[in-house]
Amino acid sequence: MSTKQLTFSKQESTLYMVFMHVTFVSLLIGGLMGLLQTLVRSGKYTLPFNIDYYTILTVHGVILGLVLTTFFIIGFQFSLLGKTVGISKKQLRAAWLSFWVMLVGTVMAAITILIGEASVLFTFYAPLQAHPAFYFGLAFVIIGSWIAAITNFRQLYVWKKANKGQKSPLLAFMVTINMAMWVIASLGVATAVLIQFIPWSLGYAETINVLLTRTLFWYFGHPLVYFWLLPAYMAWYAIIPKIIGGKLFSDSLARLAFILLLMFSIPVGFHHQLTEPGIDPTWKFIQVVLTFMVIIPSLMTAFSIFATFEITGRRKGYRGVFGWFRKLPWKDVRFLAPFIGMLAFIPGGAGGIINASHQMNSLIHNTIWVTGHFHLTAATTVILTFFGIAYWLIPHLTGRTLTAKLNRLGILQTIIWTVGMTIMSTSMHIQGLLGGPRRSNFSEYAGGEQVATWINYQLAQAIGGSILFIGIILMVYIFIQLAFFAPRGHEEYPIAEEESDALPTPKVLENWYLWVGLTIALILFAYTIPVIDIIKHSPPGSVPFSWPIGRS
Ligand code: HAS
Ligand code: CU
Repeated sequence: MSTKQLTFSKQESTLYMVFMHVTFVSLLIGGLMGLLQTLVRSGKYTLPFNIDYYTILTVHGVILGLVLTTFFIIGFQFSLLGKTVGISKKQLRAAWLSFWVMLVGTVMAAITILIGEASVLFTFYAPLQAHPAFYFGLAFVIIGSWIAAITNFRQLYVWKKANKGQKSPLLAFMVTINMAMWVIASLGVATAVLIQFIPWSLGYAETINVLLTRTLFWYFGHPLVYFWLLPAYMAWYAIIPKIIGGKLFSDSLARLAFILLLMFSIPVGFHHQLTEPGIDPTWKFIQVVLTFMVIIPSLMTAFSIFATFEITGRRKGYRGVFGWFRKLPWKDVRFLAPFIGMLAFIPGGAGGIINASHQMNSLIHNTIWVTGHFHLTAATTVILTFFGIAYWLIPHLTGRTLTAKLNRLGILQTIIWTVGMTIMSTSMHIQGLLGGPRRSNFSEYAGGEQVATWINYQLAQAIGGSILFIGIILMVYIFIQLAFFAPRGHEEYPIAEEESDALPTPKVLENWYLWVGLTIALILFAYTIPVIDIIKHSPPGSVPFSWPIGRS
């Protein structure tokens, strides 16, 4: 990989920082809602002012799952491209446009949720219906993200033209994969929003084809979770090695893993719909098999990161089977936070494999086990890695430094997060196995025998949630320090270099036509027939295929 790092202009740093501001404001709001939920579910508190439990739940899911992630990722990815391939004046303007369009959409959706007009949860499943402004807001967020994607593609394209014959920088390649996946996937949710939800919420159609909306949502929803994961993988592959004083394990392997993630992330949405009638079991089976394929690049990632740790340690001269392990930079929060994220992904990934196994899915589906699963994967693995990135990215952008004191606070933050999430997520997993449903507040029905068994786990979740909220306050405090008050200086933007004797990366790995083409072929294979079936059996009068004829 080319090791030349570009420096950010003042305008660039400002752009990347605005994305970070939205991220940390979201963390505070979304985190507070999480705390409220766990308190309500503990049965010990009720919400003031008649606020609806599902409004709070929607704010929590949308703000943390959709807003925080998207803003952090797009901002971080812009910075990665800025460092590796650069950004022109025109591209910078396009990037600002993407920011504003996304922000307008976010504010529209947020307001409709907050006034109680869109308590439809982060999956906005029909037949729950929101105010049209919610769906328009979502459409803006998606369009804004597409502007960002096109800008990113253009950034790499311009660089390639100027550097004929050279392989693209690894991180630029990875960003392009993630954005390609995002664009292909979000076409599904955009279709549902534009041709189903908007006409339906405006009253142009009586009913809506629920199964089709869910299918279009999950066509997007699984790649959505990989859209969160891939930036964490970028850091694991290409940034952590530098922080621990090592080199890139293998440029080719990292690229191959990302290509496999692109190909197999999309044709797998049915693993969220295994219990749904109306989808032929054969196609469910096929998509389960494809889901097991997408596990492979994650196992490759686990292997190569472990290898990087060991190789680096041994090079530094540490002997014995585990000697190298003790010498990892445990006191450096830029390493510790993402490392705990990796550890959490071992049970998190195992849980995913359980979920994907058709028969076992029927045990855990729609139980709070699933909530436990994604608090390990998204809220621990991904978020701790994002925090780990923030510790150097924010001061790099603001021209400040991560002081020893802030580093210590960061370590404390990581420990608080780990303890809080362990308590919360473990109790969710167990309660799920005992049949505790997800997304429901039944503390008001106390008295039933089963509710009595669950309530202890819900108390544990409230304890975990309270600990996590302390972690959030601390993280926001650290962010404010790094953004405005830490001493001025230069903080490194750590990008790992390739081994000097690394084998050349095969050119075929950069054949975009091939990989995007295969991705589309796999999607068509996995979805065409079942979607035709679903449309053929559309309920009468439902959007999109029989309106406005079906209008009363
Ligand atoms: Fe999932 C539901 C299957 C990964 C998020 N998932 C969800 C939902 C979310 C979510 C948000 O098949 C709920 C959606 C909703 O609201 O309904 N998931 C999987 C599978 C994987 C997986 C097979 N999920 C994720 C990731 C997420 C995420 C990542 C967010 C970021 N998930 C499911 C299924 C459902 C589901 C079903 C539906 C359940 C239902 O019925 O509703 C796989 O990608 C997992 C592969 C991962 C691994 C782990 C590799 C380990 C690594 C770490 C190595 C550590 C090192 C450190 C190197 C195989 C890379 C070690 C060092 C030492 C020294 C020890
Ligand atoms: Cu999934």
